[in-house]
Amino acid sequence: MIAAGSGEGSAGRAAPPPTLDALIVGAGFSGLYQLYCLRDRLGLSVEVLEAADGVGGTWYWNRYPGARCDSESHTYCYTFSKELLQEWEWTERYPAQPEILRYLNHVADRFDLRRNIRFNTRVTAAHYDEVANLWRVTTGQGERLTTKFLITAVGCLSTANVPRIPGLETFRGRWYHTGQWPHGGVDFTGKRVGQIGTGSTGIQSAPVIAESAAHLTVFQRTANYSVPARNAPLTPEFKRHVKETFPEIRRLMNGNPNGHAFVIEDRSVFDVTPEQRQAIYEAAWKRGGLQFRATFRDLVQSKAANDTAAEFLKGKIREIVKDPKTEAILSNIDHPYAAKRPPIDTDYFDTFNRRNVALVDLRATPIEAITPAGIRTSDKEYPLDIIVFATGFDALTGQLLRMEIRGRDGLGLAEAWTAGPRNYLGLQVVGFPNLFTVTGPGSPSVLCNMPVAIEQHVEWITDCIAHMRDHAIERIEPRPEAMNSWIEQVNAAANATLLPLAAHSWYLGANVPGKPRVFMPYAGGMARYRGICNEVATDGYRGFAMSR
Ligand code: NA7
Repeated sequence: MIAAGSGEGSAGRAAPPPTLDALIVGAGFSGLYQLYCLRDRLGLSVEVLEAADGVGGTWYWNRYPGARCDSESHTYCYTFSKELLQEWEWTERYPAQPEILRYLNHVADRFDLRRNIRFNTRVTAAHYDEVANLWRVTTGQGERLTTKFLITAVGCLSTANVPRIPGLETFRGRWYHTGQWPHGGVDFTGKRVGQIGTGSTGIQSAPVIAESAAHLTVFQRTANYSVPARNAPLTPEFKRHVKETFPEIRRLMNGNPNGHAFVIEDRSVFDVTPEQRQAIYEAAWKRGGLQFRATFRDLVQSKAANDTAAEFLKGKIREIVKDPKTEAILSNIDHPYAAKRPPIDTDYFDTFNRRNVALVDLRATPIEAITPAGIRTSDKEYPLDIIVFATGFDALTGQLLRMEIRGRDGLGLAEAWTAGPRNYLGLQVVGFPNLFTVTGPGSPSVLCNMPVAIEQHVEWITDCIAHMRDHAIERIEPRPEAMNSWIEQVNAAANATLLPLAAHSWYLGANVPGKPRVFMPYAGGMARYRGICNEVATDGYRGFAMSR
């Protein structure tokens, strides 16, 4: 343990805490594995600082009703330890939040990670000291730590976006953001609930809230596609199959653009007849899950191809939802399928057939204010006891910019990124030596099954630090031309897809007022990205400046 603020020097003064080899910010999926790699594989002195009072990151905070991962459980896990893979048993096709949190706690205990994690400790600032070649880190409690490497493992979806709607402070009821949900849960019994937001989260929470609330009003700004998740308990046969064939499953995940364990069909939408296509979509609908995107290789590249899936999915909404007005609002979708993060659901559209659920179209009647009694749109006031903000996150950059990170010459990360995030491989920023960002913008991150993206980044960073140690290299940072060229590649990869066409997507930062509109994740696919990172490393860390 580092001894910050403790210990007495011989002259009675507090001894300065020893400089760490590495300081990691965040104890979620990435921070835990990064700690394990640097401490147990490289033998470095490492500490993790974590704002929460437990491990889990995203899964510590997102405890809202229906919170569940959209990746299938047997792929939503670490793959670095054969023993861990063999001993852990998932219970359902998609893991629910409590189960993922149990898993991450198990990992923390199994690898004895807690002794190097300081909980309830938020990093407020990190300044690079060029003379000493060290990062000086300050916490919310005013502690100061120094470290050679600073590694952010802060998650991509961790800064809650609570829209600034006038009057929120006057609301007499209770309000909650799904990403900051109370640990004891919320009792909706007998309550009139308003939910703002119909992204992946809102689509999961609405059906569950509707079960216990007296009444639920869903306030929809942008209509969204959704495919049934078809969640179910895992059978003993499937569990055995996963354990027996995991190396193959892992190969499939690592070879895929999206890190999932399903094959993306190598056929165009237009290679088949309309009848065959319909049958393929029907089968994918029945099977459920994110796999729907894998039915054809060109769904996210060609608008004409995408239109066929979009029409199929809108048709399903029309089939399920009985009230014609509600059905029309829900199926009035203005962007290509999967151009925004495609949700999967359990009974989402069917929820609107319940007598205690109503839908409000915010495109037609925008919210004007929150009043003491509820929400007022341009049309009328909706009296509410509870407001649920399922309004998403300041994604990918929010958490990084919230810390005051300053690099060489006092340059702030927020200043360096005024026009949007700029880095090399999503890993490092010019002017910020020895700072690594796990699943930073400019890497596949949220376009990939997250644990796959995380393991690749953590292992790359670990290998890089090992290389530096072995070659007595003290400092690494990208060369400006490498960073500029990477940004061009990130833009080109996005523009080769339909993803930038969803103008209001959080991939573009469009959900946060004032945020620069830049397509942030690398859309060229995880497998290709992994290849690029490996090549860069084997080519002597091409594009990075390393100095002794
Ligand atoms: P998302 O996907 O960002 O969804 C947020 C939803 O909230 C979306 O429907 C937004 O509408 C809506 N929203 C946001 N701000 C407002 C305001 N001011 N008024 C009305 N409606 C608003 O967040 P999620 O938490 O659902 O999902 C995040 C990711 O977590 C998900 O993609 C998975 O990767 C896991 P909009 O579409 O912006 O018009």
